Amino acid sequence: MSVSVLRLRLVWVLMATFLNAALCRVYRDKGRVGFVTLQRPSLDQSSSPFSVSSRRQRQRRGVTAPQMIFDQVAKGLKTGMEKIAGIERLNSESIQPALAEIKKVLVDADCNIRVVNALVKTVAFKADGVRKLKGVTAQQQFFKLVKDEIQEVLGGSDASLARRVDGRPTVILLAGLQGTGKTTFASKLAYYCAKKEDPARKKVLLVAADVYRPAAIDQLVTMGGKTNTTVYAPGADIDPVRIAREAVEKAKNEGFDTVVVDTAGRQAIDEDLMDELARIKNTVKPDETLLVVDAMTGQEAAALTRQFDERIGITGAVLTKLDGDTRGGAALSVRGVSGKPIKFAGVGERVEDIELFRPDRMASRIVGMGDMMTLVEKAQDAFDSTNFDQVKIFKKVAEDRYDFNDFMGQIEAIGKMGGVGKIFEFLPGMADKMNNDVLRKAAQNLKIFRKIHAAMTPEERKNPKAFIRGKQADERITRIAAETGLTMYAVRSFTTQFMQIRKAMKQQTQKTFGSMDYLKGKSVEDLKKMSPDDLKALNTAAEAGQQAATGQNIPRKMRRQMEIKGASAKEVQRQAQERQANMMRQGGGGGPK
Ligand SMILES: Nc1nc2c(ncn2[C@@H]2O[C@H](COP(=O)(O)OP(=O)(O)OP(=O)(O)O)[C@@H](O)[C@H]2O)c(=O)[nH]1
Ligand SMILES: [Mg+2]
Repeated sequence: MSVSVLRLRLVWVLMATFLNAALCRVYRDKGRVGFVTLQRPSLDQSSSPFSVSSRRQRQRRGVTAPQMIFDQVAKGLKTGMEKIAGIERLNSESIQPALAEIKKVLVDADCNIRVVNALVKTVAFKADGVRKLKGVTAQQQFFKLVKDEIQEVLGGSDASLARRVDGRPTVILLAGLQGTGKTTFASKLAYYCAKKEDPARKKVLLVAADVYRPAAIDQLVTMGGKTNTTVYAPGADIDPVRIAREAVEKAKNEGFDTVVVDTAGRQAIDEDLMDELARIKNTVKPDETLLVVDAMTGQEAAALTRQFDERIGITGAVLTKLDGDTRGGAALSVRGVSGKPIKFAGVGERVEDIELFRPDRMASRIVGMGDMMTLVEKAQDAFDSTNFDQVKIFKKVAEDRYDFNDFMGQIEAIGKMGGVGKIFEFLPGMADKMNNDVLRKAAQNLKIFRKIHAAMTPEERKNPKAFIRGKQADERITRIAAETGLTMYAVRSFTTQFMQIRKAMKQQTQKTFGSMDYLKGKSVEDLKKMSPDDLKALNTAAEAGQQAATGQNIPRKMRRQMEIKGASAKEVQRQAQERQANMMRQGGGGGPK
């Protein structure tokens, strides 16, 4: 068995165990709600606008994954960080090379220079005198400082959307230049309110107040239709101010709780546009006036936000096209230049490509810490739509009943999250370790596993031990090899690998729940009814996930195999430690706080 095959196997073990940890975290963070949502029946993928699309589908549409945007920045920051590796006590002089690198990378990302200077100055001030403490290097502390400052620049904490509580509808007015994505965002917001937000916002009225571009009204009507949202579009020959006023009246009379007004864009800021917006604003007195800006315009977006704010007064910005080829300058400058928070991010052309803008997560992405929470959410979405019952899985793992069907279900969920590569992008410190070769092979393996799974009888799928040893096991393997066209070796190594995964998952589930008896003693129904207090028992989930990522969970059997193939147990141990150290060097490895 070659080293790459071993690494490949490790990938699967890590994947399965990490997924387990991620789901533990979903439970811990969401409490009972997590269970309830996870039980929800699956949505019809073909007709639902909410379906989770695969990475390939996104790529076909020319959309790249949003978390790739800051790769350059993350790389540059890492280079900067390396310049202070090993220094035990930081002073203004010793951090200069690192600061210079950070400054360069942010300026290259088209971040506003004033914002960059302020950030670098604050980091320099706070880092001066930082020294190595027990268990934490000065470099790690520096890293944290940089991450915190970037988070501060991005807005500190999450900005929420205003909501009226007096029974009248909350009015959200959208403004922005031509083509920035206002109409798209209006329908995304309707989707977001209906699907993600609290029930008080469920009834949304979209308002077509762009009467200048001939197709604008149709566009909103079509997009609104995709989310079953009512669109108020009285026509192109009516004054937009009147449309907006009547829409709010209609919303009051008919019990809509949120009104989203889409307005016309212009090529540049002109007085007509500003006047019309000001008149709409004065008439409907919106609770939120959001400026929709295109992230691809870099720090220009920040200047624009300030100009709009000075002229009409806005409550926040929406950054669209964050999935595109942006270097991050807009995200990093808008708040610093305009003082206005970024409230949402647009990450694709579909209605569901909307995210709440979260400074802490964005900062984690920028410094390359990986973004556990996003993965956790994606995991939840994927599991929602596969109707995959993780509670059952925990119990089955505890009772040694985890079988090929369960594994297949998880594999499918991984696919829905964007595949192996996507998961590794999110894992702290793992992204650069996974080269294309390994990922390609992992994808190949997935195909092979599907074939093997298809060739198994229903009983075999439920009974992995049937493949362990003995004449019957050999017969099964021979039959499956013949049916799939694979070699017997390939079939056997998959079944062996599966047992390793099962074992690793068991160890991890044990860590998560403290005791396996807890799981064994309860029915699936009882487990689903666990209170948030019961869920406190899951607090070790994150650590379990981290250990899986650092390879501490390498099953003994696999270690033995590695030994046979030349790497001593000591060497395996050393590699695991190195991985751990690397992760710490790259930012604590703990995901977001
Ligand atoms: N990749 C990507 N494309 C987006 C996003 N938001 C909008 N778009 C695309 O940008 C283009 C313009 O979007 P619209 O919503 O029509 O923009 P608008 O601001 O309403 O345009 P006007 O009404 O003409 O001013 C469309 O092709 C959208 O599909 C996004 O977040 N990501
Ligand atoms: Mg429009």
